[in-house]
Amino acid sequence: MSEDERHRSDLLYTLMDTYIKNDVLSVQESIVNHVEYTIARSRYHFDDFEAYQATAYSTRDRLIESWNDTQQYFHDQDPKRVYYLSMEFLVGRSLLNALYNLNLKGLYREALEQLGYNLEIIKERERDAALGNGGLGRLASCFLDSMATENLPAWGYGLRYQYGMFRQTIQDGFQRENPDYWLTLGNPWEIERPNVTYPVSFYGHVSAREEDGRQIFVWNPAEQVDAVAYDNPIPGYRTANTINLRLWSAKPSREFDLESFNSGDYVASILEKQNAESISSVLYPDDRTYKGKELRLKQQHFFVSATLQDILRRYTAQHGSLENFSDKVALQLNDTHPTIGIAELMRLLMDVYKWGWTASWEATTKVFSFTNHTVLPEALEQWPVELLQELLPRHMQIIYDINWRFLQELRAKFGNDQAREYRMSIIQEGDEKMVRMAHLALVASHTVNGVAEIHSELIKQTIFEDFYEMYPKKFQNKTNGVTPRRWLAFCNPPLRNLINETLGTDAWISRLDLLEGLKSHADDGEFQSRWVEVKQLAKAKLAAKIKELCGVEVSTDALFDVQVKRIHEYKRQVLNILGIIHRYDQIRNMSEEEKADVVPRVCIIGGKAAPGYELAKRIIKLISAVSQRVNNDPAVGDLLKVVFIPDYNVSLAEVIVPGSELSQHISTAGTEASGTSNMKFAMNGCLIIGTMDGANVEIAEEIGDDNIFIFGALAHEVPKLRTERADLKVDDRFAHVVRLISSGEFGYADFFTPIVDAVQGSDYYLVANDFPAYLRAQDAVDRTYKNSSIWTRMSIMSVAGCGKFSSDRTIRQYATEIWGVEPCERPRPPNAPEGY
Ligand code: AZC
Repeated sequence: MSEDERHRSDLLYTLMDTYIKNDVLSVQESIVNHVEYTIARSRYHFDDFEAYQATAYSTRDRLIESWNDTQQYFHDQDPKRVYYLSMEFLVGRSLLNALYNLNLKGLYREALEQLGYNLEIIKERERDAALGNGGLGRLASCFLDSMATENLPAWGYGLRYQYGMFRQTIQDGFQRENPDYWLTLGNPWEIERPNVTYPVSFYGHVSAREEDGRQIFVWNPAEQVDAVAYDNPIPGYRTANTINLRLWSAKPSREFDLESFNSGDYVASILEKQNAESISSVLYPDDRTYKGKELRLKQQHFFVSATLQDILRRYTAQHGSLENFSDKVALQLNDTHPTIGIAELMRLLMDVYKWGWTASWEATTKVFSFTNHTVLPEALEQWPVELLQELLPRHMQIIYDINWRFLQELRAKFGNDQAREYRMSIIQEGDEKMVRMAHLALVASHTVNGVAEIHSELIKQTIFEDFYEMYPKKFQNKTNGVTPRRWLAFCNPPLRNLINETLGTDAWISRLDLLEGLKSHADDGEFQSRWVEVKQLAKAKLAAKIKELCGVEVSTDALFDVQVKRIHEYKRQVLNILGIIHRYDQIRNMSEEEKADVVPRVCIIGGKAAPGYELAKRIIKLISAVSQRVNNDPAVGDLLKVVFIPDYNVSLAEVIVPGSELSQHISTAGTEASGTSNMKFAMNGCLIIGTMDGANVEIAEEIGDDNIFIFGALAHEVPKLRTERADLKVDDRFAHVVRLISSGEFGYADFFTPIVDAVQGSDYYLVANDFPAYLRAQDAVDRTYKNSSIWTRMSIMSVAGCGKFSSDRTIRQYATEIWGVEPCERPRPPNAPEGY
């Protein structure tokens, strides 16, 4: 560095240093500056929402600084990078999370307080970023938090939907869907990058020509849109690293098809171009059923094409060429949604970078790995060949070529086995030929993983059995995890403080196995009473929320029993509601003396049904109908209350999870791949009633069988039970509660018929079968709850045993066992204030 350069660099450093300082006055200056100059309100008059906006911008300034320096550091160190490709990120709110991660929460609270604003109040003004459906999208967001915290050189890539997950309202007990136009009032967390734009092509035809003795294919697309990058900084917890979530938004192409404007109909041309934006406009709200919608495939291609162009462009900008690309880049496919990226990378390498097939295939198979999130066959994406052919003709060619080579490999290994070829081919033959995206992902990825031990075993025996036989070494397990920052430390401050005090450190927040230290306190009476106090505080918050959202007054002396998740037959909200009806029926027939012995309960249910999933919507109506009846029956009083919380989302979960005492994870064994809310509840001292399914199995193993209420058929028993179901006797209590529904006890008898039929007929999800065991488990819950000391001990042991379920652990395993990437921690600059 020359003298001049050094002088300039010192000056620049000092300038930033004076701007972003960690004292109350500087924070206030920064907030008020943003009020005046960014949102252009008067510093003398700004309301809570404007205070939120300005605080968010002020926080963002710090994130940008850290983002810039982290990216520069990654650039200089040049480690192997990982890119997490996901169509969904269920982010939730960002303000508190960022302030906590930067260790600036106290400072901002004080700065705001002196200005006359309350951080706890203004943070509520932030809209959730709901760019995901449920488990899969929330997992992606937990992973980003952990990748940043573990200092991995990682980025997330996704779509910037203008309409996120629909907002659910309940009218007269029925679900209504309302658009979530979350960007209406702006999004202070994102940074638009108009200069980072890529063209994405669709339709048209493919031509071929000779070039240097080689055949080169040229795709002549008929439609093009631009993908514009929006960067969302993701700060790590107490590290100087801030990573990036880059989301793409569709804009009309700047260059393509300019001639059409000269054809005379100028206005029509503009309007047509405007359609481009619809590609990234809406998140599909079905989480597990695949519908062959052209727009969805367009979204997928739009997303991966922009992402891969960006990754290749940034790589070549730094390295001068694509040399060593596959040693220095890992690409994770979050489910099959980004799988068309396999064909797109092949296309880019062959047609744009002029690599041959062999080199392109070698690189492609070295970079991709794939996660499966469900065994439900209806979620396995398949696209009609005809649709793919029309929309992405070059990709279809490439997929045929991949399949041709794959079938050769298959024959080489297994000889001429037509049945096997038929089952495994990437192309499904039949009336309508289909492309099986999971098969494409399995063939091209070096690794495929399930999301909990039982799930990773099941995919080897069921949906991917043939592929397991062919590529046994590709199969791995990565048990899910959740970020202990959002899901314990930040959403439950009283519990955090108690744990800090007890362990004498807050190091557990990034090393969750340290929670084990709580075990030795589990029997300590004094500690137990403080534990109970903490839970009561969280219950009071939840009770207030219930009052606000449902208008129902609930007693915090009752047991808070919760099931919140997407509404789905396999998750068996029906089992829960049938159990509630049974409880109701018992209570209303009790003598006063018997009633004195009942443990009062508040049953809390929440979750969205996919708009096209009729039966799930009927289940919501049934829950509402039962709650109407129960909550207004004077014979029941406070012994039982039932509430359906509308619009379950990340922010609500942050109130519900800490305030729960019992949570239900009662899917038919073998159907819930993992579940992640089970981990969040257990981490907050809420006991689980559940089946031996998904991560419940590992939770029971970690916290001990005595500290969880397990019931029901086991996964390996399920197939046989399904075939026998029709001949098995039905429990009398089951028959009785079902009759109550069909006889009109809760009204709408006809409307509920499909629900009744589903559990009475083939009962695919074994509700009738598991009902008696479920009631026994619920009895055990009641008995245990009466002994506060035993219950509290179990609650402490749950938290103490949750170390494994941090997404930090999951991410470290992905990093070492799948991606081959290592931490790259940016050193804090000398004299940098904390949070820099
Ligand atoms: C979910 C699984 O249903 C859930 O069990 C798991 O915990 C979560 O993924 C994260 O791995 N799956 C989905 O949300 N969606 C699909 C298509 O599987």
